[in-house]
Amino acid sequence: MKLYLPEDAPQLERILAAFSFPVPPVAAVHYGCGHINDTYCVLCQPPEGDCIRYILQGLSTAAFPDQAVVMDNFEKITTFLRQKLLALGEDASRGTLSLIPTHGGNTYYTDENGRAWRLMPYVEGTDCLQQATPELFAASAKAFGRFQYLLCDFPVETLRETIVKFHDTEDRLLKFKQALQADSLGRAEAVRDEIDFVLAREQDCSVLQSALKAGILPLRVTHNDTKLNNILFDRATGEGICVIDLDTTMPGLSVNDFGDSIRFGANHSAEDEKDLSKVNFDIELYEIYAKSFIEGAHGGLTEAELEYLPWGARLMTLECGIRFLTDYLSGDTYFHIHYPEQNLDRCRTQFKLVRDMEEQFEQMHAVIRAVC
Ligand code: ADP
Ligand code: GN1
Ligand code: MG
Repeated sequence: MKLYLPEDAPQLERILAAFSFPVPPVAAVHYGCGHINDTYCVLCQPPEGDCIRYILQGLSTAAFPDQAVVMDNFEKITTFLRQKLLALGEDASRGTLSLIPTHGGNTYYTDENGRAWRLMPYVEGTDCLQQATPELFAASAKAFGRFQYLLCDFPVETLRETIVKFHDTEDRLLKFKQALQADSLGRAEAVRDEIDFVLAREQDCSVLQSALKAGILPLRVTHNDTKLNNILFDRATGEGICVIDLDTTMPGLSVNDFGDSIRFGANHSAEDEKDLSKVNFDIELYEIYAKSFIEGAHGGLTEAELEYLPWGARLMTLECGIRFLTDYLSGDTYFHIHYPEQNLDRCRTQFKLVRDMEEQFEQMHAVIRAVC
């Protein structure tokens, strides 16, 4: 049967041929809304019965300089989670991701450019969402809190950093300043307001790093990319059953996992909304998320971590805005974009949310005290 491929990805034929399928695939299509990897849904049609779906991903070489490290972490984490879920009597085939090996028995295929490609079963009966109802937002909080809880006894020394200094906001500020200095596309002049916004918050960038260095906040195994669309929800129950996008799961701060979810989900607008009057931090959604995240973590958060949760939200939002602006100044080489100014639009929504959080910071602290 003919294999249908996207016009821009003829190389998939060779990549697919490296993996074992029950019957040869009939099609692969672009899939999902991730900003980093190239994701495809692959379809196999057995002579009888339903179509079988797979997710094929080519890892971003811009984001992940050492692809083997990412895949090694991925395998260790999913193996650990599978064993934990089985011990708890849960369905590990839907509760965590898994890898389908190549003909040669490897967990991924490396192409001629050194890029790693992995194949995973599609977790059926699930939805991946860009925006959620309050109930589903709470379900995502419980799932991310629980993810951290499930990994609390993972042997952290066996994990390597896939992106060095990933959530080191001080380092993100430094890289922003370097991009600004280089101004390789001459874009800086037109975004003076955004640049000044960052420079006025230099000191904030050190708050979490200082607390970590002082031993106030513990280093844990964290996900580090806890967007709503990195959870698969069971379509029947609405439960957040599978945490995906494990490429940045490595030692980190629990408050950042909390914060990144708030950044993305505690508002009612898209990350690249152009009309900033629609971009507003919603403290009720923040409260809903906080309650369920703390519950999902099974009492595993320290007093200090609870106290720093509002800073996690504020700094993950600021840091993400800084990263979008840095990428805009550098010519959009890191985040996938679908139109020229998209990284700038993304940066502006983040800074609007930071402003809102700054204005409501006292209430954000009060909410945490009330839900604990
Ligand atoms: P990125 O790092 O680019 O965000 P993700 O790993 O998050 O890549 O995958 C992109 C999208 O693909 C997800 O948002 C989700 O919609 C979908 N996806 C990834 N893995 C699976 C899976 N095993 N089953 C179903 N959907 C998946
Ligand atoms: C990227 O991979 P994805 O789309 O889930 C990025 C996150 C950012 C996010 C902003 C590895 O997440 O750090 O917060 O975009 N992931 C990586 O939407 O850089
Ligand atoms: Mg993702």
